[in-house]
Amino acid sequence: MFHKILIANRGEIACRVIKTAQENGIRTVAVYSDADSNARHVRLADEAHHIGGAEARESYLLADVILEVALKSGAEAIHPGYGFLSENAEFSEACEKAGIAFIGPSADSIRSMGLKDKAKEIMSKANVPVVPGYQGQDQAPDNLQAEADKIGYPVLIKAVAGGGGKGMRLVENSADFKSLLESCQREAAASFGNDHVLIEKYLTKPRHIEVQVFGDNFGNAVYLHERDCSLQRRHQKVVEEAPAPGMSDAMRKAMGDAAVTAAKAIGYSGAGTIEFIVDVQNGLENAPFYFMEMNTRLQVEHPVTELITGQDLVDWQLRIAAGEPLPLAQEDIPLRGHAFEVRLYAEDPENNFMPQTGKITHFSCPEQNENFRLDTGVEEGDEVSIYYDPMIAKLIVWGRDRDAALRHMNKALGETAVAGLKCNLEFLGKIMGHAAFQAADLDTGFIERFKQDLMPEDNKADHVILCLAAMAELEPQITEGDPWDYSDGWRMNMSLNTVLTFIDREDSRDIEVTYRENSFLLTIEGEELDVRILSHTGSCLDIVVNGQKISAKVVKDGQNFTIFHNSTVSYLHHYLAGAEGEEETGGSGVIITPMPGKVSQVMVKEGEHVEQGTPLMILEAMKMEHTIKAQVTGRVEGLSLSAGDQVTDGEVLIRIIEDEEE
Ligand code: MV4
Repeated sequence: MFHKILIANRGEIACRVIKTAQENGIRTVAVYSDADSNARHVRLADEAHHIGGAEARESYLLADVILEVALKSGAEAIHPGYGFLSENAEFSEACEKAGIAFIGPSADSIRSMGLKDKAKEIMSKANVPVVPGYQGQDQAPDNLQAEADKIGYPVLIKAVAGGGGKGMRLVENSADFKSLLESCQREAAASFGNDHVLIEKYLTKPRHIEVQVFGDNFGNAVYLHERDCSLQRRHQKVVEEAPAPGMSDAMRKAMGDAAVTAAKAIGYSGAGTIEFIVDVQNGLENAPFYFMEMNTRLQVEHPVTELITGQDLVDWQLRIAAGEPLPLAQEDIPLRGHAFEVRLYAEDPENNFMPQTGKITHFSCPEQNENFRLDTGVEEGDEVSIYYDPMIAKLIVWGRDRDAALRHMNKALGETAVAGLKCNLEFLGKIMGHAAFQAADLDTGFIERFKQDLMPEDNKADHVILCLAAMAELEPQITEGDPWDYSDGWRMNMSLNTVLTFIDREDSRDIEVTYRENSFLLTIEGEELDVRILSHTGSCLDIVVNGQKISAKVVKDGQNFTIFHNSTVSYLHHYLAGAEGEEETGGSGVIITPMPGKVSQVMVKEGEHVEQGTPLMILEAMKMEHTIKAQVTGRVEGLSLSAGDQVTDGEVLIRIIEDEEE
């Protein structure tokens, strides 16, 4: 076994690899960029080396620099994690040449699976089922059209070099084919430098079920069962689970065997995933499944496989890379219970899932145990920057069956709190609580189909939330002074009918407060509530509202309150009229950049009149494009930005002077 390894990655996966290495007495070498000098993976590793600028291409993608650090530090192997250099054939090759073990497959294996047409060809030859279609080299539009006509519509055109949903076009009928082909080829050429495409029959109700495989350097391969990753949003996985609900033992074996055949067909070594697309139009039992692609790395969602098999997949990777045989034979790989993983992201579901950046001022979740695991690259006080994927953590649960695991996840989400930046915690809770999810009615269209339930509009804080905010605001004053001391200014104030005003999205919510003998009378929008505090320790606040106990987490940061209650997250701002720093912003038509980024397009001119909802500019941040729209109808004023300009956090992008009401 190795004595020292370098981890060519950051965030939670670097921390995950470090954990197993340390358990095995292997020394760990971290690398870090300018943005990560005090990141958690740097804190955990035995040594850490700076490798460059914050942008990935100036640091985590610098193969030469990383190899040099490995050689200098005496690391015998490099773990690439996922993303970055993990599926870079040249890097795998360069490691081998330098005499350093690449903890992953050979360059040849990576290359075989790098292009979709080649991968399909290899799998088809090995008798692994592939989606019916055309993956040949004749790229003449007439030929491709003829092939599409033969397959029958709808078809999908996929760029052979595509990924992450990019370079795909759905064609409903023959007449649309040529123009969609052209636009697909154009996007593919621009994005991947390769305009080759393949044509596939389009499956209208697919499930994404992937099989975890491992190969060793002696020609052996096994599968560690499947994961269902059907819950995705714009090709980003949101929830993963293992095993796939409804999967029969016979189908599991058929897919597992096909996955092992696929791995053996390319002499695969290490951890890999065979992605299958399953046509569940007529249910899952005996549903046709097709090879879609192979991921030649450890995946984000590997923990659910670990929890149902009881295996440490990073440990398997290390052993195989060190030349050991597979730790277990196929028949000895357990499948026990059920596991879920959700990805907790710094993003705002109410604002098109815009990535959020900033300091995590509060982060709490349950203690880890056999039912709950947290994989994270950050701790309270750490920053989420614009430079990398804004995932905060993965919450992973295990239960004896799917329902038990679901209960554990709901409990874990209910006991998790993140403040300082917005996150998708409530969205995750809504998925977990959804009847269709509980019934395992899954397919890749789930989130889109139920978006009204999962991302409700007009999401106002209910009165209980306002009671929590009021109590959190008043409680320090209660404990600081003696409420019975008439000389105390607080008592004087509170004996009056004080009004607290909270800003709840665009609304102003007033709470009339009257102090009574042992409780408060709160009047909110005409409703009278009798409220008292039971306990308040740290962020945990227990109150009683009209006799009913309410437990919540309330994080107070100046005048900003983040309230976690019953799987909802509310952001309230305590408005102090005339207080310093209180300005009229937002609704008046001043648009402030929600995050640092680059202006990629400006669609309006100074002085132009725009209707509410008109797209004004496109902001490029976190590798995504965000359309900034007019919040009010009016005239553009003070437009000083143009395409290519960088903007920093909080900068004014544009002003719309609202039309006078008639
Ligand atoms: C498909 C498909 C339906 N039919 N292929 C999306 C990303 C890329 N890896 C392949 N994808 C799909 N390929 C055929 N022939 C539907 C999808 C698809 C999808 C697949 C897995 C998970 C989520 C998805 C969301 C939309 C479309």
